[in-house]
Amino acid sequence: MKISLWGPFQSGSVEGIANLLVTDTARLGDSSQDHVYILFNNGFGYFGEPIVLLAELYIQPMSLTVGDFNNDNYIDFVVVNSNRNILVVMFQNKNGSFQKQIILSTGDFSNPSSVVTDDFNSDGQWDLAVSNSYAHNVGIFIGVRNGTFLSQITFPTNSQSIPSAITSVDLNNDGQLDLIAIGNRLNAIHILLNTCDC
Ligand SMILES: [Ca+2]
Ligand SMILES: [Ca+2]
Repeated sequence: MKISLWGPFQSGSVEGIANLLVTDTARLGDSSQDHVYILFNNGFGYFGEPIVLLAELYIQPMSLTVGDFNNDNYIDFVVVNSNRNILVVMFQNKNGSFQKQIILSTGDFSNPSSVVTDDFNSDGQWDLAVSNSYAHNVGIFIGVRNGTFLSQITFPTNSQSIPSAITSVDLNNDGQLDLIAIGNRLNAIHILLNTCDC
């Protein structure tokens, strides 16, 4: 089992309290399902039983991150489904439940492994960046205000590289967010400077 964790997660149902989002990944060939769970904080640092938000076979939820993608003030999340070459966006309802879902294709055989959200084109709307390990690129999905996304734009890393963990920061102080991805096979770090004319 592989576990990844995102927290604190501010759920709309328990405002101001940090909750946790967790994924687990079954081993390849294992017939058990992969999951995304939420664990609600009782306000004193204790967590209840995990509540399943997503459960499917062989999706390999390698990474997740959160943002309010449809601008309704309820925090949503996006999870990588590595085995299916997609990202899944799930929107939070007013009562703290989640509704499926927008599916974003990262391309055949891309095996996405890590996702980060930020506003990469400085229009005030959350966007997504994803490392597509076996496509040897980083993909950007520009967010649209109603919670949809434009088709993926890709930026190659290196044909020998397997980009994995990804994060964003303004590296050159031009006010635009840049991307940093680990290049596994090359033991390298890829830096993608943001040249958006925006
Ligand atoms: Ca939302
Ligand atoms: Ca944006």
